[in-house]
Amino acid sequence: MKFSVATALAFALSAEAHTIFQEVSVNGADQGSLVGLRAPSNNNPVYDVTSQDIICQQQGTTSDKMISVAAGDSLGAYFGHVIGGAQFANDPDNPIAASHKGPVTAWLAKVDGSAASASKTGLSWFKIWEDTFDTSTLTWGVDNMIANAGWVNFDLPTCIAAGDYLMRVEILALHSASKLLAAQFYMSCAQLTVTGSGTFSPAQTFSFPGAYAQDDPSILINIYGKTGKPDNDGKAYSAPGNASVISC
Ligand SMILES: [Cu+2]
Repeated sequence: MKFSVATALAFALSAEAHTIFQEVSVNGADQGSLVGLRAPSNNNPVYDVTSQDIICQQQGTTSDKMISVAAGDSLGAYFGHVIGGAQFANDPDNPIAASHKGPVTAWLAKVDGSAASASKTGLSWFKIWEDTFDTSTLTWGVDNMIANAGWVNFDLPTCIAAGDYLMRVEILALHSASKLLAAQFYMSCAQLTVTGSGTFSPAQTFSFPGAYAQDDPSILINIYGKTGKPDNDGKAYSAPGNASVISC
């Protein structure tokens, strides 16, 4: 087989067609690049769900800022191909390669002390939002994120109690997930200070690592249906971990 430079380059580029959660907005106000975030220093995914990196991705940049948000506010999480978004003009893989179908989920965990300095380990996580797969339109959460130029938007539930939290927003890309250890996880953690009079206390919480099993049928999965399209064969899909979105 002739392996041209162009082919090699295409492989090299597609291998890097990843994404980074790098910016938060509150009620539409952009908080700034990497402000209040623990983000990776490159756009490589995490593959091993038992790794400490499944919490907030590999440690890269840190911030001494916290993002102040009131329960009920609308939040946005911005993903881009590289820090700043596009890697070059008309970058087709910004905010992420369109092949990277999968669910987007958002999780919170209360921390002791300041969210800017608290440890990410040993926390009790609960899910506050998700966009998985719509069987009527065959649309994945990632499709909606791309259509919205890298932003995913959701409300901080009104019942969330005041205090400091880490917020973990995760993209799970399933394009190669029919092989073990090939599903790609992308996340960062935002450092939130929540205000308000909420009193929510989660009945069930999850650990990272721990919430996911590598062979979970939502992680080890072939999403390509009979026609070869990434449509999960029209079947319902639920995000891994059996965590329901909390209700207030
Ligand atoms: Cu990728």
